Amino acid sequence: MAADSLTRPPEAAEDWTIPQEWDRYTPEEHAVWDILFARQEAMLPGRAAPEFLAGLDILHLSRPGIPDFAELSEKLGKATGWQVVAVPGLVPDEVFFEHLANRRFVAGRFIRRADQLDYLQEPDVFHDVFGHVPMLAHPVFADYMQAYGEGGLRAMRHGGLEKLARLYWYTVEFGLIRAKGKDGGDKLNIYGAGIVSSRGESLFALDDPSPNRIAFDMERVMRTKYRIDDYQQAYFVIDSFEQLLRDTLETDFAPLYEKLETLPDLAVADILPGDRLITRGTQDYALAKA
Ligand code: HBI
Ligand code: FE
Repeated sequence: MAADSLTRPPEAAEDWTIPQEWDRYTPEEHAVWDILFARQEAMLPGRAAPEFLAGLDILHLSRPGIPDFAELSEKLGKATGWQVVAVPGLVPDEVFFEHLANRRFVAGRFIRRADQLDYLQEPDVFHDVFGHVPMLAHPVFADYMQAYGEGGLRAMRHGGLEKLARLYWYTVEFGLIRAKGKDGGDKLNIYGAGIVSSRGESLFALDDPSPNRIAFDMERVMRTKYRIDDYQQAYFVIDSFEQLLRDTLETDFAPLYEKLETLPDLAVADILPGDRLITRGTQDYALAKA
């Protein structure tokens, strides 16, 4: 669904926020959160970036179950000045960017059903909070997300939104980062919210031979289409969160959008001569489904 064709429900405020109404969650809904949380928390050590694992601590609140956004925002605010606010679902791009630019993360308040633990179409509170909030507790990533929101508002005026959305997709949602293994050798970690909140993709993104894993390059990423309906066929790997923030702050996006108008988009599995490939994927997973 296009985020620009949405109508604001009557219960939502001008900025599309709604009260979370934490008291209205049922025991079954809290139990779904607890199951998903325990499952991901158990599999993420060694897989998720240390910065994400450190941020997970912020989700341990005074009560188990779905976090109360007020208490969560209090803790997150002390760490990095970010807040979590509830919205009915997808919000228009401009509303989304305006919140990010002001260090407010918009989160769905509903949770998937117990028979849908591994599948959902729209981001629910588990994806939005478990997936995104730990990284927002990291000062450098927190600044990156604000810069992204500010860049989004500018991109809307330069016709660059489609390109900039790819940066969000391949970093905030599906990003990988270089790390050092226990043996001192190089390895990869996950930090993207779409990966860390998914049991299947937490394994696939690091271990499966199918996808390409390519060193992050701003222009390359902004040319690359993405798929929203299945595991990614390409992941982009940053060296550090500092690099990602620096690249974003130093890029002059207006001329880049103009240049990208003259270059063809890239398909999800394309490999370019200039790519720094970390693993060349077999694409077996995508081919088997085609
Ligand atoms: N709304 N609730 C919500 N969550 C998002 O991640 C979101 C959105 N609206 C627009 C949007 N994302 C996109 O514009 C960005 O991914 C670029
Ligand atoms: Fe997300």
